[in-house]
Amino acid sequence: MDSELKQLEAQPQQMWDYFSLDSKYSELGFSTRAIHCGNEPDGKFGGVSPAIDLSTTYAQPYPGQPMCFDYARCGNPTRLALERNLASLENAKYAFALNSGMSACVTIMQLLTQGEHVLCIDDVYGGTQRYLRKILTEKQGIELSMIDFGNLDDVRAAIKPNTRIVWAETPTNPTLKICDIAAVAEICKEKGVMFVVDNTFMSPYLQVFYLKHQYQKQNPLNLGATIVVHSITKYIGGHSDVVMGCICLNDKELYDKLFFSMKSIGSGASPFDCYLALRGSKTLAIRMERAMQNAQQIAEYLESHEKVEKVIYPGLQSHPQYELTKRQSRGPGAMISFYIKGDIKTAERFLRAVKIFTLAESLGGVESLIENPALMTHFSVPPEQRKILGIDDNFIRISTGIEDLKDLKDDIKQALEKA
Ligand code: P1T
Repeated sequence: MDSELKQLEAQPQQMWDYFSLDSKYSELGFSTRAIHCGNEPDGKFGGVSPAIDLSTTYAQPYPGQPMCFDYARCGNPTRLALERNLASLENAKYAFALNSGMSACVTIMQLLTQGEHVLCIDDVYGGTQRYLRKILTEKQGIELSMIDFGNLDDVRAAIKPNTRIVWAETPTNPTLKICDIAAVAEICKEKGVMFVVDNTFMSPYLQVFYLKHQYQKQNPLNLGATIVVHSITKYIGGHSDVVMGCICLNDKELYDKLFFSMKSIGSGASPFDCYLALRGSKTLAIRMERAMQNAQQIAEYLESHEKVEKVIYPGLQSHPQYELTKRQSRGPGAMISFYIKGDIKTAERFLRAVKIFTLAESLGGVESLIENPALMTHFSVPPEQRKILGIDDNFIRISTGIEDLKDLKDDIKQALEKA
């Protein structure tokens, strides 16, 4: 793309040197960065779409002195292209592209030593809970507490001398609680612990706001988070065809530790997957805007419907953190949860009646998905915990896609009639 980059390509380099070049993108808008950072025309033929580099190993000019990559588990050009792209979108210095969202979580947890403590928000994806409860705690001797982060004094009080990581999803999956990122980050800083934000539901496009009159981006890392995590499988990938995750951060020392963990456990992403994710991220902003417009309308429609008991959507004034969402994000996202009036049978009839929404786990794709967390994504959460959180049998989660709004609304209408 520019001579600076070409020069670097000709020299032996550490991977993170490439990230340092990307400050030139920092003043550009979100979509410009999404489309260009990491996607520069290739140096040989000028291809405008990055090549999928399938090499598993790389020739070394001198023993032990690779040009940049030595072995593809540790890094490869297509993965680096995506990592630069992700870092730019999260206003981060560095990023790792990993082979699933769970892999991102596990790679981070490798930083822990037996006896240390993780404080996690009480409502997180069922798979994350399964890993935290059944592997990290039961098999690896890490202590775990899960609490609501709504009361900041509770968060402060729950951080113990052996706490190493505070982990939040925002909005949480599936009850859509919002965490005050800046406030929790301040507590973590004061206590000297890492703060990890799983931003999957918002995506890098929405979890940002601009300081009034300053045009200064405030991504979670700017608000004080240590690490941002995404399941790329969702909005960044956007087409329900790739399972991936990522970690974004600013701290070089932590980057080195995570690099060691990634290469040791083999959690890095494959070149094919990175290519798909790079393709997805280019359209993230327009997909999010459209999905969010649909979500707002559908949430309002559900809220007015007599067969619906309650709707949870951060873009509704009825959401307890409506103001916080407005303050900290560009928009309320495209995930909606609601309680249908009735029992498990009513929920089942409704879920079987939808025609355009697909009854399936996952979220964030162009197609609208719908599911019952109690029986599907959060089945592994202990029933008593599901009860506390309100993940009841009649609780339904929607991932709004980008189809035509009228078709989506008509589908919900006819399915509610059949329920
Ligand atoms: O599926 P994977 O790419 O490994 O990502 C795990 C993950 C991490 N964080 C959040 C907030 C998630 O929602 C997920 C995956 N969630 C689903 C599959 C789901 O249907 O909720």
